[in-house]
Amino acid sequence: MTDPNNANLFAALRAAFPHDLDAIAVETDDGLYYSWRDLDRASAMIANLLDALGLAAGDRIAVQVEKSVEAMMLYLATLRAGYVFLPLNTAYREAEIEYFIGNAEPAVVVCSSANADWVAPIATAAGTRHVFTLDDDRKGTLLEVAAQCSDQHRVAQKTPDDLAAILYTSGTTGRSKGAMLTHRNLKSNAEVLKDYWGWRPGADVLIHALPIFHVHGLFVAIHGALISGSSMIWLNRFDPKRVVARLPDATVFMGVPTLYVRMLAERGLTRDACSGMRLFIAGSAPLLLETFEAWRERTGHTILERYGMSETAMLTSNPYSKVQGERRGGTVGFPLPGVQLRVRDDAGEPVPTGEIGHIQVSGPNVFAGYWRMPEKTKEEFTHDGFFKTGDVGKIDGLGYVTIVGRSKDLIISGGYNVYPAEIEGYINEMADVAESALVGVPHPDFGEVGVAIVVAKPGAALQGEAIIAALKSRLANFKIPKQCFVVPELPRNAMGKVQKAALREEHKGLFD
Ligand code: MCA
Ligand code: AMP
Repeated sequence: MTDPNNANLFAALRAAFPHDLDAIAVETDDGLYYSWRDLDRASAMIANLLDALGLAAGDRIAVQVEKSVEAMMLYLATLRAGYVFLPLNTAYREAEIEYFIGNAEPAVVVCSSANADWVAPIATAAGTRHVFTLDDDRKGTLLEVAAQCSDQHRVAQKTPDDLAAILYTSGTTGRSKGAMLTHRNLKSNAEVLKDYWGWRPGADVLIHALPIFHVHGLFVAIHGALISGSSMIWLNRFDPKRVVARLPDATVFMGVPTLYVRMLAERGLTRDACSGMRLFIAGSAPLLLETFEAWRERTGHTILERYGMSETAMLTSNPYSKVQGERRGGTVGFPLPGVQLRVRDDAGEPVPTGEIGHIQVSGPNVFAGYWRMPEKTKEEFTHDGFFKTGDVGKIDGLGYVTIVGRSKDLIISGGYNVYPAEIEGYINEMADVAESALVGVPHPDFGEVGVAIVVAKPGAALQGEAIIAALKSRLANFKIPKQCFVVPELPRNAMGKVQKAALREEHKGLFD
């Protein structure tokens, strides 16, 4: 039934389904059960729906829907039918969606029925031929139409280089770039992680509590469970109490650091509750050493921290087994098998062991380039084919990689990326604003949050609260600065460049 010569990622996932298709594949925290047969049949029906639309190979399916098992089925169906999945954060507003849809020109847009009144016109204006709705209560036109389709579907034949997904990552300058990920990229990473993290076919149970529009929840978590035939306990929204309550039924958990911080605040998080757990994995943002230590102290488990990017999926991981070494807090472990990771100085020359420099990577997981941006793609690769991550770090004598900062101007807040250039652009467009700077400062819950420092035009009266209110109407909520200060001028160096380091230093204690 599944063709081993087919590079389609779905074929590899489907081949790992257990023999007993009636076994539970997904249990939702609110009491619904989906069997492996359900995943197979539903993905076949939605794949048949997509095929019936007469799409061309490579067509994009853009999806901005609330998290649900059906949304995951739509992802699987897109792979199965051989189209390109384009997930969009549910927090994005009109201006953001307009850009993504305009840039990606998807043939199909799927949105929640609550947003259809503004998403559908944007899609139609961009030339999208098909708009469906999908809600988190198993309703919406997508499922209504799919219900009429056959539940038998032959997995589309794909080559390793065919695109499977496009993930938009915001740009440090200019607009967001769509990272093009191939079936090879995603499949190779899923297979490596299956071995590296010791997934136990049929025996593991993953608590899935992350959003499914980014690499962490969509690829690392879902692929990890499916490619090892493991089941999932599914939460549409992260709720620390519910996750802690379900730990005794599970073996694996994945989260961004904020999730661990919030779970630590739960009294129910005890050694007993975690006694059946095999693995806690953290990533997407730096895990503070104090969280790493507090977790070990409270649960007896050592969190495994790993590092990745939208452009590359997972790059490094702390060891799973003791034979490979200990899990070291503050490090992101070793390059995964097949990944080459090196540290270079500003001139592109190797740095001595333990010295800090720019992290560059290559491997089968490294993306195919930015969607319709060949020049930008070229700039981000070295002449010998390594991708410049924009992360700054070092490798010690044992091979552990530590990330010490970023050369890209980026704030990671609760696991979401906020690009200051984008927010500053919106602030600078406001009538009374002369200029602005957004800097990241430490935050006990989100790790880091954005603070805006704004200079008014001569004679203009500006209020920080009004700036924040104006941004709220235009941008995704996680991008909104948590504070905004109006000041007479921004600190500059001798070259006239705004000194963001000085601003960060000045405001670093704001949320202590
Ligand atoms: C919500 N808010 C935020 C964030 N989330 N502000 C800053 N950063 C955030 N991440 C805003 C809300 O809009 C609200 O604002 C206020 O903060 C409090 O919201 P709260 O109810 O506490 O938020 P929540 O709904 O509980 O969400 C917090 C969250 C969520 C569960 C931590 O942000 C989340 O799911 N983060 C995970 C992101 C993720 O999956 N990243 C993986 C990317 P107001 O009060 O004004 O409305 S993949 C990746 O990075 C790479 C490749 C990798 O290595 O994995
Ligand atoms: P994204 O653009 O969402 O793919 O975010 C990728 C960025 O997240 C990386 O370039 C890193 O800066 C950051 N990141 C991911 N995992 C970690 C980690 N474990 N520690 C520190 N930074 C991380």
